[in-house]
Amino acid sequence: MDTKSVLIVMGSDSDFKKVEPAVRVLEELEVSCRMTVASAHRSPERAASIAKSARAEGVGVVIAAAGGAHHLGGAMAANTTLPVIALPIGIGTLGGLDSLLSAVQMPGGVPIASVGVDGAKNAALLAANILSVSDPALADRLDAQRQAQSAKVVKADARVQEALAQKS
Ligand code: RP5
Repeated sequence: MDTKSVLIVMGSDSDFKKVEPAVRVLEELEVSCRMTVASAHRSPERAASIAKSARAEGVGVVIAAAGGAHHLGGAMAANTTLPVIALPIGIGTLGGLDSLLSAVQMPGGVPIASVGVDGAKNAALLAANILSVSDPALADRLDAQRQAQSAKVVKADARVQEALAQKS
């Protein structure tokens, strides 16, 4: 089977620290990913060209990370029909609300999905979920991760119950 990769495009290298957790998540899930910088406004041709060649390069999902007016996701989606996930980055005066709202209010016909502000991990997980549709082994790894997550909740509850019991 042809395993697809995730392409992470950032509007600026200043976004790197907030985007990096996505790389970690994808590494843990054994999903190959590539990160690059392209600005929707300062390098529009580069952004378009990256989006146009992505499918042929084996990309299955694009994550577009940008702060301020989040036009990068739209710039990607305008040039590919691959699924595009916006990762709004919280910066500046409006702290990410600007980025979030501009990402979710795409004009009809050119959809992108969006995670929450600075939601790098969720962006990576959503990308992996999408790729798992045609990758049963990845689906198994995602299931295992969910089970581990649930087990942590049960342990947390046990700690709370123990603390409460000690107080009574
Ligand atoms: C930076 O501007 C941001 O964090 C963001 O990624 C970037 C957006 O760049 P443009 O695509 O608007 O040029 O400060």
